[in-house]
Amino acid sequence: MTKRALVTGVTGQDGAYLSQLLLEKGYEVHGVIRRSSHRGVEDHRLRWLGIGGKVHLHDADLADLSSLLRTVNEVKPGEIYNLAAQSFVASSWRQPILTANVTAVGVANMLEAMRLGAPDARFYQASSSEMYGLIQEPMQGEKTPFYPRSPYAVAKLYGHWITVNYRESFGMHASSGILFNHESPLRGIEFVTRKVTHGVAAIKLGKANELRLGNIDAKRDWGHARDYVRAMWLMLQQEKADDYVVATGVTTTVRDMCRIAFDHAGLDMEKYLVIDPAFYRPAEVDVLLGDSSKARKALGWEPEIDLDHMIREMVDADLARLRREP
Ligand code: NDP
Ligand code: GDR
Repeated sequence: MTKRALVTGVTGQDGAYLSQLLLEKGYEVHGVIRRSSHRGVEDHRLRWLGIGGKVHLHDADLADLSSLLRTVNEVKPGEIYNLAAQSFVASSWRQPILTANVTAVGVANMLEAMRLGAPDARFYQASSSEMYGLIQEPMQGEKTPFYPRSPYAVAKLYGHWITVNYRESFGMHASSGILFNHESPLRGIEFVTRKVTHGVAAIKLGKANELRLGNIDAKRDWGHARDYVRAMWLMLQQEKADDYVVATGVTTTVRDMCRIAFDHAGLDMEKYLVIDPAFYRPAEVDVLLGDSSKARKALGWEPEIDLDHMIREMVDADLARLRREP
């Protein structure tokens, strides 16, 4: 029988790569979209991957339980991947209530829709390394205590624990993937890697003359979205639901990540990089470094693409995109 999956956040970076993976595996893929935020180009990321028109789209919103319930009843999915969120950390200080409504309570809405409409389905929650925040341990694993540092991270923490709670309270197959930063040419332009690769490409083509960044001493454990969506799928193929950290185990400063991009374009970073306090955050997560040994052992998951390759792929994609633009 054809497997049927429902993906929220299908118009985002991970939603696109996950849909591609599921289609390759023969799934019928359904996606939740907010028609209100798009004007006819809602599936541009799916098109970029060559799967435009192959995902069944349903109008719903994570903040609107009845729309989720209707969608679950219509689709009757065997697997639900909850990727939708207000996902930009910096915006969460400007829109803390919306972030809570979508990124926190939205998870409870999705779990309720599943409990009432498809209780035997398997559920994936997109949890985040941001939950560690002001960490006390050199490497963060499933047992590291959380200390969120932004309204986004606080909301994600609720989403994580409500997922654990539904698993323990109702015996639902609900897993939480604590994913560290992952990027790709489909990353939103507001996130630092894509801001850098797009900025470098624009400088290279004479369309910009500087790149303005905030705290370039912050360190992140960056992987590739294509690798990370594989881990999501693997979690839902396990007999028992559980929580897993997904990370590369390598941490790099924003400065060094930036240097890879400038070097790849043959540009001198020192000439173009400007530090702008406007991009500093009210509270920062200084360093993240994940211990994904549990996922590697239990799921057989390994990342295949390293930071160097990824940033170069992103610069090339941005150069190609900008060359096409008038
Ligand atoms: P994106 O920002 O690219 O995508 C977010 C998605 O959520 C978009 O499809 C967006 O739709 C949708 N969305 C936002 N608000 C709502 C709403 N109210 N109702 C329905 N859909 C909504 O995120 P990523 O793909 O990068 O990340 C996927 C998930 O994983 C997110 O939950 C994120 O917080 C989490 N995460 C991401 C990591 C990363 O490094 N990428 C690491 C750890 C966790 P629209 O197109 O309409 O805006
Ligand atoms: P993050 O990603 O907050 O880790 O959340 P982001 O790329 O926005 O920031 C990473 C680090 O870079 C520093 N930084 C800048 N960031 C941005 N966006 N713009 C700048 O100009 C800039 N200059 C320096 C930031 O201060 C930060 O330290 C991402 C999101 O995908 C979340 O949804 C996800 O949960 C986490 O990753 C894991």
